[in-house]
Amino acid sequence: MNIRKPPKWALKEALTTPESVFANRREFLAGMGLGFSGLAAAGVLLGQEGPSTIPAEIDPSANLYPVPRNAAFTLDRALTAESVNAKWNNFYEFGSHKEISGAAQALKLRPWMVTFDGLVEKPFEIGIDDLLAKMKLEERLYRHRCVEAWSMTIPWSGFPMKDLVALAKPLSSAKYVRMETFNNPAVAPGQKQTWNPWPYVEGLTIEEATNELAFMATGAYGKPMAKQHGAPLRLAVPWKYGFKHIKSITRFSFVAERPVSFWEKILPAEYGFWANINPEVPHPRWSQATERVLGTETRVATLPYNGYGELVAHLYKNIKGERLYT
Ligand SMILES: Nc1nc2c(c(=O)[nH]1)N[C@H]1C(S)=C(S)[C@@H](COP(=O)(O)O)O[C@H]1N2
Ligand SMILES: [Mo]
Repeated sequence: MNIRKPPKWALKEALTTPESVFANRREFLAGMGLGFSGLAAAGVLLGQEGPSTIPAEIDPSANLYPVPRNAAFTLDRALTAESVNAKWNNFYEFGSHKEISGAAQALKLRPWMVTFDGLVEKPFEIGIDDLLAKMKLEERLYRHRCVEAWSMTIPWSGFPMKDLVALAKPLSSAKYVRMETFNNPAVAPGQKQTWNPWPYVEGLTIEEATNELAFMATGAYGKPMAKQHGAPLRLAVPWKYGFKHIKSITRFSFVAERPVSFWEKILPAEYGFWANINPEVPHPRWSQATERVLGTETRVATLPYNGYGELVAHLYKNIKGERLYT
């Protein structure tokens, strides 16, 4: 048994628990009759003992990794240990707490079809391994900043999102990419909570999606990505708060209207479409000035656009009268 005293920041973080506050309250009100709390507890136990990565024998993409590192993306801090990142996750499909890594192992990664539809030359579906075969994979060291004011650094493997947009061949009438996570309550107990607007949805403008920094992550730490990080295909847009980084994507729809994301539907006053990182714009319930760096027990100043302003600030120069930072 591993019983430890919660560190000082734990209490503070429990108070800010932004994305969970609403869902937890409803979970509580819904009572225990659903059996969900039992499943969540099992997830917690597995999370401490269970595997953190996919065994190579069941993942046909394992031999693609490791991939060459793109030296253009450097970090101002150490990489977060894999063992830390793999055990502290947000993935509401598997529970509204951070210890979902055990429960997430129930996710089946093959077959995994990805649909491209909406305003494209010709809609199509493609299996993840055929998609991987079309893309030039590289490694990028990225920071990640959750709206809850914790952060990590991670070596993602994957490919630029602009290559995925090129494959989709959107029409000029497409202004946004709408992305969707799988929807399967049989493997993801969180999706039995019908009050949440499943599946998880996120969106970017085409300009954002084709910016150099927008990355489709398919692996991490030189291996296929662990399920809890959103295997087999997950978005990494490090200048935006973590909830934009949609996991386990099954659909890309090219659309003319701005999509409404999962969190925007639940709490529109707190989670908007743009969600660009800005230490000077507090969340309605807490400051965004600093962040707790996972695995270090330290707090550091949060940077505008999470330190990536040079690459992305120009995208927002001409947008007036919108909440760009929450
Ligand atoms: N489908 C889906 N994607 C998701 C989430 C989720 O609950 N479901 N949580 C988001 C949030 S709030 C964060 S901070 C990151 C966490 O990624 P990590 O667990 O790999 O650190 O995933 C994002 N993507
Ligand atoms: Mo988050």
